[in-house]
Amino acid sequence: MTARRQITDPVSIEDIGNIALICIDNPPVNATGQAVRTGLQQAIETLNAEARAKVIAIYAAGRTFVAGADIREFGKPPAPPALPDVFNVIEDSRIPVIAVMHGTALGGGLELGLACHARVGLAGLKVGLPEINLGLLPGAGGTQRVPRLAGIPMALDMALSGRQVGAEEALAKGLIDRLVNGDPRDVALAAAQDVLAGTLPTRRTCDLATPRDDKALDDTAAMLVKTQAHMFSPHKIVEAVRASYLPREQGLAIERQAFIDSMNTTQRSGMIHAFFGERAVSNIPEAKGPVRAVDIVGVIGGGTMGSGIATACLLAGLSVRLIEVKDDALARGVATITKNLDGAVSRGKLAGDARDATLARLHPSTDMGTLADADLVIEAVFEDMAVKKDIFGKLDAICKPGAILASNTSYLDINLIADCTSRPGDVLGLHFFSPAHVMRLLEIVRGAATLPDVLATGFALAKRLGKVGVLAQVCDGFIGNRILAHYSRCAAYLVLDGASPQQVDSALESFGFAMGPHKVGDLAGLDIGWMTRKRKAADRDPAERYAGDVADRICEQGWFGRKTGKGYYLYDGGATLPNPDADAIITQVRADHGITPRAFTDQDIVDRYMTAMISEAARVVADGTARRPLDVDMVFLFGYGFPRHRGGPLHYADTIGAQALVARITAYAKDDPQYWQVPPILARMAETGGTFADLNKDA
Ligand code: T1G
Repeated sequence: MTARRQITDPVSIEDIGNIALICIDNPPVNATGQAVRTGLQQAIETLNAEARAKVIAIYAAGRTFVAGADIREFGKPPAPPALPDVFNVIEDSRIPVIAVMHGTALGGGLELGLACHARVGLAGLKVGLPEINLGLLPGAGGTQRVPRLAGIPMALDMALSGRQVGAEEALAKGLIDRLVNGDPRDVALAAAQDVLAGTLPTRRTCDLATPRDDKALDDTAAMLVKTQAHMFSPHKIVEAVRASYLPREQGLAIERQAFIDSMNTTQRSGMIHAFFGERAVSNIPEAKGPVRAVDIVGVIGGGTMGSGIATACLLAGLSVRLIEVKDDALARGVATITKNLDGAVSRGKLAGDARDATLARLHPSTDMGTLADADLVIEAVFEDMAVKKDIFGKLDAICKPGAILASNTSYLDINLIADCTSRPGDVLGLHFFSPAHVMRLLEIVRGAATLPDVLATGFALAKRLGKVGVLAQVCDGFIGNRILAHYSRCAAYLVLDGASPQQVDSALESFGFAMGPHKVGDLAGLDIGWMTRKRKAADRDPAERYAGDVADRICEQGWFGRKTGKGYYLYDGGATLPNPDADAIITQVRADHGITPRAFTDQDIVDRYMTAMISEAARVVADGTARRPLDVDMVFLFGYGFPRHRGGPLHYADTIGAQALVARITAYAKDDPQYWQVPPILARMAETGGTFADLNKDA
């Protein structure tokens, strides 16, 4: 005889004799929102007050056990009961409480399990403490209970990496007590019966003592000072885990304070903006609706981009027809793809025994005719409009009706390419970022004629490739490269006016970029920018202060960066050293322009560089090239190495404020009014007190 009692909307009790099953049903991921917290606490208190049930089992409905606290509540006034308090009520229950976990028990979800007196995992379970990915640390006992069950090294590993731990490892480490197959409710009932039968032992986690390991704590703390100096929560994690030596209440108090401190940082705000932005950026009407089936993809060009794109498609299970004009180029492309797949195996992105079958889906050819059965073709040859027009003309004749024709061009006009075909509605831009099988950004460029189902297919392909698809309208450079072209000039002006390339790079790396712009240029090849400047020379605004002199003269020496061993830096074996010859060129260019170099502080460099980036990003939103500010933010987080904890250029802009930004531009404009102009959208924000975050809501 069972009776179900609804405690709160997402939490119910099912009474089965002297067993009580608590079910959490809060789609989509059973996050512990206030109704879940309240329901759990009331359910436990009610059952203890009734003193009828002899065992309680908590499980969840839907595709996963609790996947964490409700991230949407963060940044808002706290709503009681607080999660740690609810979990203490569970841990202090006189009636034994067990958790049955399936899917992804993450953050507060794992912490819920840890507060119970035993844990049963279902096959396929993954557990983790991913709070660090949100700029936080576990805030509901994770730093106190994992060390007690699995030791300090495991607790530090999980909380600092945020990685998902598989069920078998969780069992081996003592995070779960059993691993079984079955339906969550059935397993909960059976496990409860085992508790009553004495075959599933229960105990309070807080009654266990953390095995001492000061060396792990001290070594980790020292490592973080070197590697994560600019981050906040990693250091707090070590502090909180160290407190797990203390009795529960004292340790929880230290964890709580650390959690509140991390909640109040802009890093938390930036990283949660990144979390939701990654999902919202492709959650747009253009990405919905009917799509075309894509199983066979043609890739034209086996160079760096083409082989990367082909690798990404193969890893996603697609069949790939790789086209090159000559056998030797084709062989090189195949070799690169093979190397990429072997790299994916070594990185754990591809199972070793799947490598050969994956490679078998690659069909290289020098005959474009083999594209006749392709569902979608991606052209990835060098950036020359005449070549692309010729290729698309041929594709139009070869490819079947309904095949989608895409260009990987990073700035050329998709409309001009589409006009070379009889099917402009089937044409769009799919702009990948190098290395294309690693970088997650995919700019999906809509041509004037691109059909809705073609665009939606572009987004479906992005999802299938595990990429973040961002809609871009046609303009020179679309979203990312157009903004890059603008702020790259700022970096060049800083060097012309007195800063060294090394100072610019180190200032921006301290800000959080993985690499400064001069190191990035040396890595990508200075010749790429050189070709772009030559392409644009005829269209250059005479009022514009030319920014390319230094880079041009470096390239004229044949110094293209890492691939030639010399650029802004010298690449001698493993070392990266300043290039004195490049510094001599800088001195000479300054003299030629009559520039007296002046000193810049690192903050000056960051302020100018970021203000330039924000200005052009604002224009890109204002003219509709990007749909919303968050679209620009996701482009820079997933394609340009922008520091995730700052959320992206326009999320970061809101931390400065429109008025301050306008004041900076106005001041800088005294030196160069052509380059430093206040975007009207920013001027309006300064007047109204508006923010870029407001525009994310409205669009
Ligand atoms: N809170 C609120 N919404 C969430 C959420 C969460 N924790 N997790 C996911 N969603 C939403 C998501 O925005 C999307 O919404 C939908 O669920 C499906 O997500 C106290 C403080 C669980 C592996 O960091 O990693 O606990 O777009 O598209 O690919 O110590 O979601 O449909 O409207 O990602 O199958 C810790 C974050 C929180 C886990 C599922 N937990 N989530 O992936 O689906 S902090 C996390 C994920 C915490 C405690 C601390 C993934 C997933 P929409 P999805 P998925």
